[in-house]
Amino acid sequence: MDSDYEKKTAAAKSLDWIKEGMLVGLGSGSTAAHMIRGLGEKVAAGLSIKGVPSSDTTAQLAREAGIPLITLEEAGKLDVNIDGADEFDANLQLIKGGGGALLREKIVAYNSKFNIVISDSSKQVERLGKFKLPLETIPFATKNIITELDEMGLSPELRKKGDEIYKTDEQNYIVDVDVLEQNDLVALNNILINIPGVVETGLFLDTTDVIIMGKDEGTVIFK
Ligand code: ABF
Repeated sequence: MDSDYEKKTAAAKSLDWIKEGMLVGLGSGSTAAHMIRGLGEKVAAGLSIKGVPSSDTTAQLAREAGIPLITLEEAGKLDVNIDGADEFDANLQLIKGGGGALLREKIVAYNSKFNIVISDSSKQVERLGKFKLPLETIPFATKNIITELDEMGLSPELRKKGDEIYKTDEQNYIVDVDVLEQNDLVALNNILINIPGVVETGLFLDTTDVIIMGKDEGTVIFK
């Protein structure tokens, strides 16, 4: 089945969780974009909600879809957050950040009472790590961080966009590392996040309540 069709199906299903008056975290990426367009249609039909976008791109898309936006500061805690992922396993653990929005995505997820991940079936894995783990890093420290990650055997790569270094919405860099051979991702995450200059990692551990996966014509729900 076409992965975009599965993304669309999962995104449409996630809208069942959105109720009148909710404050909604709006994820980033193409799966979340399907959800945002669907939510925009509900708003046009009279649903009253407010959204907090997890990236500048999502903010733009949400405005175009007619979704009223507020800042995280104005919202405080969000009722529900709907976002995509790059990989997920049977324990609802995720790798995110392929799209470069991991920092704001993790902040929005942390500040949400309920987190829904929407995905096509290609993202389901037995073991996380085939997808490189993104780390958001402060430019000042990035060269030294890369040296340290290299010494740890994580094969770090500074993310580029064409010939330029990729910059996040927060004007940081992204370093992608290979974690496929790592047996204890919780321990690894603790080590990585404690390196000064690493702002955030794309490991979303114990943040997800429900995963809605598009599969063939329908959806499969993991809780
Ligand atoms: C966001 O978009 C990211 O965390 C993840 O990197 C990416 C998934 O992209 P897509 O939905 O386009 O496959 O959810």
